[in-house]
Amino acid sequence: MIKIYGVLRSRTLRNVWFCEEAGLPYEHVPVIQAFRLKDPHAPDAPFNTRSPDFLKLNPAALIPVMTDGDVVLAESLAINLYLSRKAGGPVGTDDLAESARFAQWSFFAATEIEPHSIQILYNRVQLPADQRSEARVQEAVAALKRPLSILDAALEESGHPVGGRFTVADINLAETIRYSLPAPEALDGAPRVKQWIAACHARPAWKKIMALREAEPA
Ligand SMILES: N[C@@H](CCC(=O)N[C@@H](CS)C(=O)NCC(=O)O)C(=O)O
Repeated sequence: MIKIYGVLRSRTLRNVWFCEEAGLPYEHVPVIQAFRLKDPHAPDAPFNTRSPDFLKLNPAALIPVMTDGDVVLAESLAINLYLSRKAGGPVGTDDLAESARFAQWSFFAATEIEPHSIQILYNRVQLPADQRSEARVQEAVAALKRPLSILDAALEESGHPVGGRFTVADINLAETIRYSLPAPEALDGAPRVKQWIAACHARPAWKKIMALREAEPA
């Protein structure tokens, strides 16, 4: 049985979303980020990213982690690529060229999008108000213009980046672009991206995991 370690208020969401879309059976093992706890080493602390048993799975002390038998994997987007090969079917693939295209868009998400979109999330939502920087938001909005226009063009033909259907590439891209939504102006020059991400978030699997996320302890 596939096990996904993490909490849904984290990048773990990406892997749970994939499993739900693919219909892959999985067990979700809650592991909270250490920074959210007063004392992650306290004897009564919940299982967290600094717990010795978690560090054996990922010495980097980061969620998510996935295990599948002897396979232990960190890095949310890599986990989804593994799951996409395992699941096959419409959201995955067993075709070499298609799986390379999934990787291409996933690396694009990790390198061209997430470093900027996460600045929007930090500086519009997550940081305490007195630590937020509007200048960083504006830098990120500017830096996202080109990568988002590239994705916008790729969506023209079929509405999806790979294979003319909803796949792991949509999930890995949508999960990094989501962080930019607190600055809606970031998507102003990319109308197809705007439409596409709204469609991603209208999917039943997405609604299901958002409900599960809301039900998680804060
Ligand atoms: N590149 C990694 C990033 C993982 C990461 O930063 N995880 C955060 C939660 S989203 C975490 O575990 N933080 C715990 C900490 O910083 O102590 C991935 O995509 O999986």
